[in-house]
Formats: sequence, structure tokens, C-alpha cells
Amino acid sequence: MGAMITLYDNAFSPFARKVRLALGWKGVEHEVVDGLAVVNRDRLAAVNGRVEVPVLDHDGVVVVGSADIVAYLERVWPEPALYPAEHGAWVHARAWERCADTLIDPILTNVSYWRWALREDGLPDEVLAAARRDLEGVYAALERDLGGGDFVSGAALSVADVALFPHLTATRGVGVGYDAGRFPRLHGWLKRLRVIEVFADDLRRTAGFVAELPHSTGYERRKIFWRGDRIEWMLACGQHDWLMREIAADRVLWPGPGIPGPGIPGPRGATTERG
Ligand SMILES: N[C@@H](CCC(=O)N[C@@H](CS)C(=O)NCC(=O)O)C(=O)O
Repeated sequence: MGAMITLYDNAFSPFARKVRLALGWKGVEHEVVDGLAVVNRDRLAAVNGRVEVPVLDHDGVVVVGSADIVAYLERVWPEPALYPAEHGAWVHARAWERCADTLIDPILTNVSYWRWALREDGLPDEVLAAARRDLEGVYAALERDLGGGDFVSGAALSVADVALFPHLTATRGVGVGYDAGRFPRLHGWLKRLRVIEVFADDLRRTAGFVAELPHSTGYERRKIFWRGDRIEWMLACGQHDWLMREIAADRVLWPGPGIPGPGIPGPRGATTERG
């Protein structure tokens, strides 16, 4: 019998999308639970004390956090590889994954609150200006790095491309897109990725979710879930008073304690089996 693989994900979460792209690229069959749907919150909390997606459950081996999940997938299903073999390229790809997770995500997620959350105030001008300023640096660095090959960290697709794609395809929709004339390599790279089936499927699924969200009552849209990097970027934009007002108005949710579950799971059987 094939392995049982469950991904706790959400079509709007760039971290979950990163993992889903990695599963798709490696051709690993899996089931999906929308962990951010209110009805599934208890199930998600049972596997991740922080109550965040993504979480991967591989026959009882529970892996939390997108970077750990992609690294785990690479160990179990090494081909096609998502980490460059050459040491320098490996460091480069991991650095872009980290930038996607800790800088680009906070910028785009924070700016997005004024598009989908139920709010009465408007996006502060300083936040929009800071988003444009910081993303300009990201766009310029990607334009620089895409001079060497078709993908961000060289000639082959890697975790860098998979981590960046959900973010870079969202920039225009939240009003902070790049100028294709000034960043032609960045534009060409996204065009190349968009037509790969796994990436095209991801975009379709997310577009469908975003179109439905305003009509859905199945998701939290009043309280905003805050954690480290997103708080840091908001404070760096001078938004301490705004955040304090959010907390005072009971418009925030916090992660729970991220304590590992019990024990070391037993050794996995057919480790390279698909599906
Ligand atoms: N460091 C984590 C971050 C995951 C994360 O921020 N997940 C968000 C969605 S993008 C989440 O589940 N938030 C809980 C919520 O919105 O209720 C990872 O890399 O997986």
C-alpha cells in the first residue's frame, strides 16, 4: 500500500503554496486539508501548536514549517532535486528562500490586509511607500541574479524559484508590482514559470480562492494573525501605534506555542515510493 501523505495547506498561504509546488514538482501524490478553514482549525492545532500551515503528515511523521518540509521532501524523494548540488548555489538558493519567507512575505502579506480583511481604515501611506521601496531592492537583486541562467539559482529550477513564485505573482494584485521594462529578466523568469503545469495549477487554484473569499464565511477575516517577521516589518515601518490600537481593539490572533510532538517516529519503509 502506498504512503499516506496529508498536507495541511491553504490556497492563499505562500508558505503552503511553496510546499504544494515542491510536492507537485517531485510528483508526490498527497491529500490536502485546508488548515485555515475555521472547521479544520482543531485538526491543524493537533499537529502544529502554532496553528499555522503548512504541516506535512507522512504516515505519522509530522513536519512543521515550509523550509523543513521542503528539506524533508528532498530527503525522501531526492529526484527531481530542489536544492542545487554545488555548494555556492545551494547557499544562494537557501538565501533566496529565506528572503522570500522573512522579507517578501511580510511586505506582501501586511499590505494585503487592506484588500481581504474586514477593515474600516485605509492602508497607511508610509506602509505602501516602504513596501515599494523594499521591493524595489528585491526586484533589482533578482534582475541581477537572473543574468546567469533561466532560474534564480542557476540553470535548474530550485527551492528559490518555488519559494519566490507565490509572492512575485502576487505583487501587482496588491498594488506593488514591478515595471517589466526595467526588470525584463524578472519578467521573463515569471513568464517561464507560469506556463509550467504545476505552477499554472497553483495560480488557478489561488485565483479561485481569492475570488471566493469575499463570499465565504469559512475563514477568519476580522482578526489578523501576527507573528515575528510580519510584526518586525510593520514596526520598522513606524506602525507601533497602529499595531497597539489593533491589539487594544481585540483584532489580533497570536500563534500558540510551537512545541514538538512526542517521540521520534519509527523509520519509514519504502522511502522513495511515490504516492
Ligand atoms: N515559518 C512558517 C510560516 C507559516 C505561516 O506564516 N503560515 C500562515 C499562513 S501564510 C498561517 O498559517 N497563519 C495562521 C492564520 O492565518 O490563521 C513556514 O515557513 O511554514
